[in-house]
Amino acid sequence: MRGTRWVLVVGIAVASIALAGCGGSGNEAATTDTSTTTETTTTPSGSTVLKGSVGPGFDISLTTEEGTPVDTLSAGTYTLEVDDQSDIHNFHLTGTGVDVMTEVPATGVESFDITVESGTYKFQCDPHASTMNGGFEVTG
Ligand SMILES: [Cu+2]
Repeated sequence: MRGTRWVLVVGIAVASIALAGCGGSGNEAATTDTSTTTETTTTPSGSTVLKGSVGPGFDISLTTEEGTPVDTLSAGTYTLEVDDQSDIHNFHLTGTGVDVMTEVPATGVESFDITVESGTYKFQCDPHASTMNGGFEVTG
């Protein structure tokens, strides 16, 4: 989404420069300006998606997009998509450099870009942390 917005902004900027140039001998200026727009191409962040889920019962889980439980991960950046299906539970992930959570009364899908490194990461529902919890190890 952010990428699209940048392209739009750049497009408008180029269009106004081109328009401004129309009055005089502006053709030269317009062509040189277009070449500088290539560097604004943005790549989407967070390639691999992890699915967090909590509720509607007393269940909490973290899986890959294919539904496999996450036990180990390689260090790197992931997009964590949490489906919080209950207003009495939340999903709270902690570990080195990461502390993200949904709100207990809130429901719905919330996304977080997370970067994990070597070590142990834990997730839990805060109100029921003793029974609703899990974790995974990050290597390398
Ligand atoms: Cu809970």
